[in-house]
Amino acid sequence: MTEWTVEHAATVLLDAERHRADRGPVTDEWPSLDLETAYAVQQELVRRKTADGETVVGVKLGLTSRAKQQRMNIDSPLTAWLTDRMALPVGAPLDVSTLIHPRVEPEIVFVLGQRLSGPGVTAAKAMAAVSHVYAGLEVIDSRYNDFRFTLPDVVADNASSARFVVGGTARRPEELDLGLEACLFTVDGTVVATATGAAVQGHPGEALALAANTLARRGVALEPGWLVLTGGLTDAVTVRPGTRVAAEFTHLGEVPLSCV
Ligand code: 0L1
Ligand code: MG
Repeated sequence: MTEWTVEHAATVLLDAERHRADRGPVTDEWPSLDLETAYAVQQELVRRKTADGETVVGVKLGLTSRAKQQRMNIDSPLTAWLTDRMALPVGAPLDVSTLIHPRVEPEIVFVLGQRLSGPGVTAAKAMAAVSHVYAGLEVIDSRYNDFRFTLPDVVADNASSARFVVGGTARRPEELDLGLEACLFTVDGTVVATATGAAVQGHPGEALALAANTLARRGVALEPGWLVLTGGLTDAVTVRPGTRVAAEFTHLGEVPLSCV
């Protein structure tokens, strides 16, 4: 019988990612996996990725909107890591065959101008550390069959992270009312979902504060230059070769993505 450890769980999840082979949730076989241990698995995953040459470029929040929480049946936001190998330049196609069963969701993205370290970070303090705001798309690709997971499972799986695109029009945070910033999410030119920035924790700055405060419990500060994906504004859509998705924002501009 397999003895489940942080190291074994990291190996299993990295193998699933590398071989594009989805699997059952870790908690089916390791029911005592708790949240703290799941974050240790996530940390071990990113440690191995950086040992393999990837660079951490920021963090992402997940499950920050009701749309995402209801769809995934989990009501707690979470944090995970972004690396340089996940970045897709604007205009580059997404090769679906490199992933398992990708889904795409629109996001508001921050670039930090200053270090941000919890605890006690408020949304106002968080926004003061932001240098620019961008439009983004996140490509998620759970390593679990049918995106079926519990909170510890998805935390261990680095929150289904796979790819992200950051683009549109760079804005200074003071130029925008981010709670009211509207987003049309289109698939093949048809609007499939709409949201404003308020969908993310009432304001994306709240999500950033949440990231700073929760990461502080694990001794991590958000560094200048880091990207922060604040979480899917709407439910994600499944993409296939030929699918064209776009996030169209009122002031942040448009980020298109074509799948091949
Ligand atoms: O932005 C998000 O809410 C991503 C959540 C990651 C979990 C998932 O939906 O697979
Ligand atoms: Mg996301």
